[in-house]
Amino acid sequence: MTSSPRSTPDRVYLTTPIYYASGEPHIGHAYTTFLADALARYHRQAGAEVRFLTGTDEHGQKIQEEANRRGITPQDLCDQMAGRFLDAWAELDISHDRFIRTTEAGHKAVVRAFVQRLHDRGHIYAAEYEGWYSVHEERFFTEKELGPGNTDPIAGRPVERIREKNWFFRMSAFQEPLIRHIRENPDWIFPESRRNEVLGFLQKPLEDLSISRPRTRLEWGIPLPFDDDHVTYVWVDALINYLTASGAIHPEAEPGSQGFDGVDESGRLGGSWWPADLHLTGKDILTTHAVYWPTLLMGVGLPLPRRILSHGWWVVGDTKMSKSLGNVVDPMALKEKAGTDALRWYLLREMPTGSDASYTPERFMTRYDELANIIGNLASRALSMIERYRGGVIPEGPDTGLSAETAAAVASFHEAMRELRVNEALGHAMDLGRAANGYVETREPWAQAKDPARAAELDETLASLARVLLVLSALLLPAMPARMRELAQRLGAEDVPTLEEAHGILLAGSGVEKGLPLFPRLEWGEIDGA
Ligand code: ME8
Repeated sequence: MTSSPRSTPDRVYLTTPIYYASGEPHIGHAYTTFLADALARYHRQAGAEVRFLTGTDEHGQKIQEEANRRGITPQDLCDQMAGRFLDAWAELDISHDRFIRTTEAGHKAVVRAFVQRLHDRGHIYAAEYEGWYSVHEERFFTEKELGPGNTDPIAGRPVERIREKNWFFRMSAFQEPLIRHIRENPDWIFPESRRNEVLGFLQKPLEDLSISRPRTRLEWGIPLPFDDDHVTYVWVDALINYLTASGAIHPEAEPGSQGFDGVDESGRLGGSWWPADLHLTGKDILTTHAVYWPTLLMGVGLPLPRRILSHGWWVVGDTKMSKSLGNVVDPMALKEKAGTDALRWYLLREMPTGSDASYTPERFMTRYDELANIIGNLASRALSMIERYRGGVIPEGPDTGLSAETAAAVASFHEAMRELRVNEALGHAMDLGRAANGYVETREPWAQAKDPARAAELDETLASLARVLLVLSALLLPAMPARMRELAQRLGAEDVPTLEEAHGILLAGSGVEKGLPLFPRLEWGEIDGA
């Protein structure tokens, strides 16, 4: 299995985690989803056919308990919360192609076919299990892993001692093949620090994985096809969503083969989207994606996802974001104040892919000012000069000083995007914006305009600025689709061109429209706490 190629692929299947339907969307969920959205838009812009999947994780104890707490059925809770996520993603301009819910009948059938297949291949056995269970994380922890006072090491919540019959997946049998896979594919887990973390984890013997919960304890799940008294462990159910949405498995249509066989010449399973090109996740769910999931896939004999991105954690100031602390940052509130694109910009530009980042209103404002001062300012200067000096029509002019900067920025942008360093890619675009502002200062078009003998020079300045703004609209489209479409239209283009086109396009003769500022000034106090 190879890691994703560096050239632009024709078909790209990207996934976000499916978020628990027990809580409201917050900036952490928004971040992963924006990152996936930016990559999806980038690949679509480059002409690839893209499948971008997101959705909600709707089974398990967490959901059942939250529904009990609210006095509604788990299904009603899931219906409500799936609606909240769908509404949020619509308002935040997420361009997913598929929103999966794990309570869909089709998904349940795929999960049952999957675990049946594991069972048929001899990878599942029943045993008594005793261990420390965290309802919050929906998983068992070993004694050694526990935090102080018998708490789970991730969220610090209390764990319970549980003894019960469980079905187990022989995960231990796949430890060596998994280590080999990670060694042979150095890019498979990004960034490298997380890859090392997984390899470190795999130095200890890998235990088998409990894949069931007795219905006496938990009703809200998918019953195992070979034992109706047990439901499927929610993480196994959830991970399989990526396969369900790929369209690779058709349990009803092909009860014999269950569609598990046959990779076509593009390396995809039976013309479907499987394997995924990239699973985007936060670092909290690295083990489930980089250990449980690939070993489960090996168990049924399916190809592994081509790449896993495990990004860092958003904290608030220097504190963990949590419901109990009451410091959860609501993306919708920020959107109301600053607009969708400013929020997308802030989250994508601020967090280096893979590292942690801290949300503060001050940093939000700094990033916003960067946008307003560099991109907003450049657009309004260029457009108003074209209006004032050339009657609102872009003049013809040679490709001058900025062409080298533009070519360099486009090349660095592509490289960073393909390496999943979206924040750096956006930084390259911003550098081009800075260079263009510098170009205005050195060319002094206001002086050129005063001297009729310098008309050709002025044409050249204005044409170069129009060109660079169009390239910027293409570079920044994945992060800020609405504002960049607006910018391209003000330059007289019908829509944002592809990057390849934008670089060479001559807008000469197009009528421009200055319009209101793209990023209007935000008062410091409009962002909470600033
Ligand atoms: O874990 N910083 O769902 P979940 C950055 N249902 N990212 C964050 C974040 C933060 N503070 N908080 C959440 C689940 N995220 C499972 C997933 S997938 C088969 C099942 C993002 O609702 C990040 O992507 O707890 C993290 O991995 C995910 O939300 C967890 O969402």
